[in-house]
Amino acid sequence: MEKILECLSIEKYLSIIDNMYRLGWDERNGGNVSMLLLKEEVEAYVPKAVIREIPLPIVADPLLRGKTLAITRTGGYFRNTKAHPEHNIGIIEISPDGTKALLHWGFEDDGCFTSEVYAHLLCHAARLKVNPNNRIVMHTHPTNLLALTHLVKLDEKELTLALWRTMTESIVVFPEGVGLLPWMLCGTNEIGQATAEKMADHRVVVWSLHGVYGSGDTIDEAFGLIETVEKAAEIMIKELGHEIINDIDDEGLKAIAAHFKLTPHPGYLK
Ligand code: 2HA
Ligand code: ZN
Repeated sequence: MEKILECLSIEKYLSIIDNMYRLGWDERNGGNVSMLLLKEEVEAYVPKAVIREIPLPIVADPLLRGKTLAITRTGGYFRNTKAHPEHNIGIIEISPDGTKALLHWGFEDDGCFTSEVYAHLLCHAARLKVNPNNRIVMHTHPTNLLALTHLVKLDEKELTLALWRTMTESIVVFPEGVGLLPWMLCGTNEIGQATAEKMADHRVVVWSLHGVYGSGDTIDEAFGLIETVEKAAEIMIKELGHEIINDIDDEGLKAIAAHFKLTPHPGYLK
């Protein structure tokens, strides 16, 4: 086996991507995931040689220069990623001037990183500014959350409160709430900028009528965050058209936050 595939966090990265496909979130070539590698992982597992250089569409933030990431391929299918990682992911190092990706492994047959690379680079930088341990940026199309954005008013506070009220775990897992963007064209610098702005104070940002971006220190954490938002959205979908008889009110939400010593998004609870 190739050395890079023995790296535990790469193994985990591939199995989470596989799991996302099996959940039905990443149809065809939907979704993209990037993960910063730790210095010791780079030293132990990443081949030293640069296979080729790929220009980046934006100049990467100084925080990312010299860093190495695993990132999914444009046009690649999550369904095939675990079985053929050398084709579907690349291990890239950001050049010292931030203008190029130096490919160390993967992207066989002239592949390139995801078309959402703007959002990935900008979100990594935004999260690193508030949390130096953040390693993951994950984009996917969870079915219920996506459906919900067709059915509710696109208001960040209202959506967060509704998701919090569905189950006790919601406010525990995302006390800062969810960021929410209106429908925007994907793959552009604009949506990348807007997502990164939200990422300054949210780890999860919903893209209306498209999907979601999540982040976290580990791939389990980023996936778990999106999974929890998706579960809450599923409960909301199941409730639609029914009379709600019981719900978690503001007092309940405040009690959960106090018990778990969490700070809910300021101004959301009365
Ligand atoms: O990578 O999900 O938003 C395919 C997509 C684009
Ligand atoms: Zn997408």
